[in-house]
Amino acid sequence: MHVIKRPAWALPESAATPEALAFGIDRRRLLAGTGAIAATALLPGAAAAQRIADAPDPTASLYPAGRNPAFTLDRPVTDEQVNLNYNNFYEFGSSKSVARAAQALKLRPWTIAIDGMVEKPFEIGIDDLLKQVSLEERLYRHRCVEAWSMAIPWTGFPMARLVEMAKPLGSAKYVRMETFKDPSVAPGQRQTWYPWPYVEGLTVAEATNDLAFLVTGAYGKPVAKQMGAPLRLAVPWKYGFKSIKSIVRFTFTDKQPKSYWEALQASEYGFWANVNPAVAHPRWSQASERVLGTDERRPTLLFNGYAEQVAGLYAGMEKERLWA
Ligand SMILES: Nc1nc2c(c(=O)[nH]1)N[C@H]1C(S)=C(S)[C@@H](COP(=O)(O)O)O[C@H]1N2
Ligand SMILES: [Mo]
Repeated sequence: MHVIKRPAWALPESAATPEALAFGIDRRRLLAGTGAIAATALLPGAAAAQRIADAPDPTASLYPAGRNPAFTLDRPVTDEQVNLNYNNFYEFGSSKSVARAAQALKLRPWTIAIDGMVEKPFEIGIDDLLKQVSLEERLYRHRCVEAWSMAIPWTGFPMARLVEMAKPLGSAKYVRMETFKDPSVAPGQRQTWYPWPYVEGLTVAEATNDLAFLVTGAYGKPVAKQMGAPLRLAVPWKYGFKSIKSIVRFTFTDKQPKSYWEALQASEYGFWANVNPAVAHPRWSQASERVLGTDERRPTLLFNGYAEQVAGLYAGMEKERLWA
C-alpha cells in the first residue's frame, strides 16, 4: 500500500467536510477542477437549463459598482473560474460541482419577505430592493468550515441598510434568514432527510455590523446562480456556512434561530460559528486553510482576520459556544 506522510494539518479533504457526515462526495470531479467543468458544460442538459431559466438580468447595468477601498485583502483575489466551479450549495447537490444544476434556478420574479418583530411586515421584489440601496464592491476573504478559503470581489450593500428598511421592534434580537424552497428546480431538496429550507441567523447587532454584507454581484457583474443569486449574505468573520444563499425571507425574532447545519449536526455546528484557528472542529484542525486556486496553505486568523471590526460583538460572552 502506498502511504503518504503528511503534517497533521494536511487532512485528506474528505475528512474535512460537513457533508462527510453521512453522504458520499464525488471527490474526483472536485479535484479535476475547471477542465472537467468546461467539458460538462457542453452537455445538452446545461444548454437547455440556460435557455429555460435566463431572461436578461434587469440589474446588469448596475455593475461594476465602485470599490469601497476600506476593505483590503492580504492575498490575491481568487480566480473567477475557480469560484464559479467549486461551490457549496446543497440545494443542487452535495458535491462541489453544482454549477450546472444551479442554472435551473429562476431569478425573476424574486420576492423577499421581511416579517416577524418589525413595525410592519412587507414583501419586496429584488429589483425594487435594488432601487433603494446603493451598491459597492468589497474584497472579502471567505473561510469554509471545511478548511478551504477564497478571496472574492463581492458587490452588494450593507445588511444594516436592510435592517433599517425593516424597522425591527426593540424586542427583536435576531434575524432569521431563509433560502428559497422549490424541489422542482433544486434536486437536493427532494432529499427529504435534510432540514429544508436552508436557514441561517445572526443577532441584530451582528447584522448591523459594518462587515455584514448582502451580496447581489461578484466579479463586477450580477452574482452567479451557483454563488447564491440573486441575494446572498457575506459574513467573512464566520465560517462559510453562515453566508446563506438565494435568500427569500428575513424574520426578526427574539428566539435564537436554529440553522440548517445545526439542525443536521448540533454537535459539530453551532449558532455563532466564528472563525478561530485555536478551536478545532470535532473531526479536524482549523489551524490552517487551503487557498483555492493556489498550492498554498495559510495559517487561519482569529475571526478570519476581522477581529478588529467584530471582536467587540462578543465581549462578555466567554461562556457561549462562539466557535463552530
Ligand atoms: N442556501 C445555501 N446557502 C449556503 C450553502 C448551501 O448549501 N445552501 N452552503 C454554505 C457554505 S458551507 C459555504 S462554504 C458557502 C459557499 O459559497 P460559494 O459556493 O459561493 O463559495 O455558501 C454557504 N451558503
Ligand atoms: Mo462551507
